[in-house]
Amino acid sequence: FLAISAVAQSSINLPHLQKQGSTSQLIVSGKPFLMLGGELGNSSASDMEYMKPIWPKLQQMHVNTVLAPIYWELLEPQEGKFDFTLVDELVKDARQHQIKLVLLWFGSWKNSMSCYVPAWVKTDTKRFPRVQTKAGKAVEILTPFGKNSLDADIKAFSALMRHIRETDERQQTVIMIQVENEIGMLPEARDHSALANTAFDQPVPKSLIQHLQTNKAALAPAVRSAWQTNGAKTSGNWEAVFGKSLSTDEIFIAWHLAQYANRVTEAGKGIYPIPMFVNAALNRPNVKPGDYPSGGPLPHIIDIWKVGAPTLDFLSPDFYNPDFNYWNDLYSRPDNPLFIPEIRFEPANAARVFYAIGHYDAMGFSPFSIESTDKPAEGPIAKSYHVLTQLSPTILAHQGKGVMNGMLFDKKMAIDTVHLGGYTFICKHDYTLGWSPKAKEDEWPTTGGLIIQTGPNDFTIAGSGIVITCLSDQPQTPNAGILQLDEGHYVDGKWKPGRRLNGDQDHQGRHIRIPVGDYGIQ
Ligand code: N0T
Repeated sequence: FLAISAVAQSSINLPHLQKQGSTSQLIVSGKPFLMLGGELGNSSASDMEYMKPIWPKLQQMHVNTVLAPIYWELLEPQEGKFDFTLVDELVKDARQHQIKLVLLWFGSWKNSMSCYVPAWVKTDTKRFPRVQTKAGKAVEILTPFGKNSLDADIKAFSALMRHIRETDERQQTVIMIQVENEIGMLPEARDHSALANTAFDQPVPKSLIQHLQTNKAALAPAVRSAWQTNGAKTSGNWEAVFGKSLSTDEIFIAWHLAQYANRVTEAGKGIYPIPMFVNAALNRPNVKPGDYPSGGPLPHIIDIWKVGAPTLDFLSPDFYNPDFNYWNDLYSRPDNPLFIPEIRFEPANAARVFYAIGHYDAMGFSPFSIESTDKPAEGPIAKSYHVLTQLSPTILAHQGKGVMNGMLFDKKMAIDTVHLGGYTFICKHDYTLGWSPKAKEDEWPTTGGLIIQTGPNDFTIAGSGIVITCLSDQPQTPNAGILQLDEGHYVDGKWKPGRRLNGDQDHQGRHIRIPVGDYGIQ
């Protein structure tokens, strides 16, 4: 009895997700944690010498979490012989720089392909069969129907998680795991190997049918349309239930990819249950399955992943596409908190991170190839992260409670309204003021911020390139104005006011402004 309760006790203190109001937070060492992250370029973490100059850069950027690959081919170069040297050094160096780690399991799949499987897997296509095209051509992708592949992946991933448990359970430098990377099927919507064709002819699993029936109204678009246009059948093989189409091919392969990822996740969590997720290469409108990595954890087939991989904590978008809001809307659901593990590293991220956190209660944000900058300290993301580091406790205390919101502007979308605490805040791009000489330019930089109601009439605003006016929504006091406006910063979580901003700085009481180029808290 004692032994059992000791285990239960210790697993409660592991990194985990916890509901707060309408959202979920990542809890690390008993406290909510906001991941101001960065993902390393694919090959950087394969050589800790190469990493040496990168760590101080990350610190200068105020990155508190690094997303770093663990490469199956280097972890298990010979079958059953594990080499944890790289993992150990990675964890040691991260600790030395007070940085947390999200490990990316580059196992069976990485950007659809199977390039990170060890040589002994790559060269034994009998034991570890590949996906095939309709024409019978083998693709450098392990088929999800290969039982030996799944077993081998599970063995390696389990060894990794056991090692993390043994070496990191106390310090908890590793706070989350990404299982595989951008899983998806190419160059056709599904696998056409013999194994796959047999599975395609099997009945659609009961659990999925049940989900379709109980969630009729709320199904993801591609799932709903395939199922309903085909008569909402409740039994039969994949084509009988979903019809004959590329959509059906994608739904089918998604299910089996999800099941495979689920088995890997389940095995890992059985050993060391910290949060685990998958990431998606987003598709583009009007591109057909097979022309993008199909069957991945994508919104138009999200039900398949939710039912097929229930042990995953959430699914996440990787941003190399436009339409930031569109995708964030789709990935923010009661059963799916938002985390952005990858976004192309560009200046606009410094604004987007405020919006992701303020508007979507994002758990974290992480530009890709974060080390690829020569000016870590002066870059815009460093400035935003510096502000967000100070604000983290305030943000975390107010997440999920309906008292925080975000804003994101460019020239086309230069205005937004936020309703908070009986006030309407009219929020705009700084250049709408018109008196900045740059306001006449064709391109405006992307700007953004967030606003938190911290008391009945108290608001904290942070960001860059924004200007805000305020109206009263309260009939008994129809006019609202600025009573007191201070800029400042936080030292050890305590607000230290700096200048009192009045006169020109608040346009004689008319607005709150953080000009383009400034990153601040008011
Ligand atoms: C990402 C990264 C890395 C014009 C690409 C994005 C990372 C992987 N894949 O550098 O490979 O490991 O997760 C693929 C999306 C490309 C879309 C290009 C649109």
